[in-house]
Amino acid sequence: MTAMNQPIALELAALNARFAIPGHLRFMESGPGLPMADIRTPLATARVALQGAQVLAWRPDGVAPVLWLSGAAVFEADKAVRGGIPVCWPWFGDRPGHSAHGFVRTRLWELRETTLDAQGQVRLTLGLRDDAATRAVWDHAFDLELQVTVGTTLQLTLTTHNTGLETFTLTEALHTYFSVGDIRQTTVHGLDGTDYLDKVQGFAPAQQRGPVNFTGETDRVYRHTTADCVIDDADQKRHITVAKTGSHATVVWNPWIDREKAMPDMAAGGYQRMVCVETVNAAPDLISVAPGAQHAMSAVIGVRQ
Ligand code: TA6
Repeated sequence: MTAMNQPIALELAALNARFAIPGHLRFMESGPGLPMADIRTPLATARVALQGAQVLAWRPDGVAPVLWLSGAAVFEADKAVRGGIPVCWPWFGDRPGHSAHGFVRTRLWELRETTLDAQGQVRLTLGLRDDAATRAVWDHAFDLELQVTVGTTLQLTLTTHNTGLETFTLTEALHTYFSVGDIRQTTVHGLDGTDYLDKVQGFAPAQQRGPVNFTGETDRVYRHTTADCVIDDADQKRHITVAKTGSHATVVWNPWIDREKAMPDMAAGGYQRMVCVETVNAAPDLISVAPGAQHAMSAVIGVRQ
């Protein structure tokens, strides 16, 4: 358990005393007052911020960074970080009168467990429960848990438990930013023939033909798809794979030049080195969770060179 009002040095000392794994995992600051797990194993390195339970970096041994983090990302309390894997929950996208993509990406999560398994993978379990602040924006009782497993693959499982007495509905995303050598030489495979809503065209319905390629702003919600995707990062001569369960939509996003300019936490030209391929449950296809029930969504990311 962490507490925002504790001086960061004490908080890091407490985290290290309880959760560090000597030679594999220790805690440091990602920004002023913000604790982060720094993971170094023979298999991979990774960083996971407790604010937002956000994976900020993952790099299997011998491979260039797989996740993209903006050169102008802001590391401050209550601010979303541009890059890595923001967790969007209990809504994905805009909601009038509320912050986009829900509220958990700017909350401080509690660390529940860290483990090192026989294969040398490090696993972190982070959690968040409802409180007065969450009730004020979303009046439901919940326990949300994210398991992050760091190894030659990166595995994330986001589990929603309904701890209340009424069914609730939600949408959600593991809003993953991938690092690519050149967006113009990047294609995303696995969505051929899939219907999508094109946000750039006011959510007009359309259908994918062949792989997704990038020649301008791209913001699409691919519906009714459980398919794995493969990002062909041709410039870096590698393929990034994204397999998933518990997710019926995939979002593909690149802001391109004009939208990038409107985002202060994107450095000029950053759009050329990133693509989001997101593991999602999106409107209008809501997830319903009954009292006492749970729903899990997972992504497994790998790299082939
Ligand atoms: O997933 C794509 C998207 O919803 C885009 O429409 C775009 O706005 C992006 O996410 C980033 O959202 P954010 O709230 O992090 O600026």
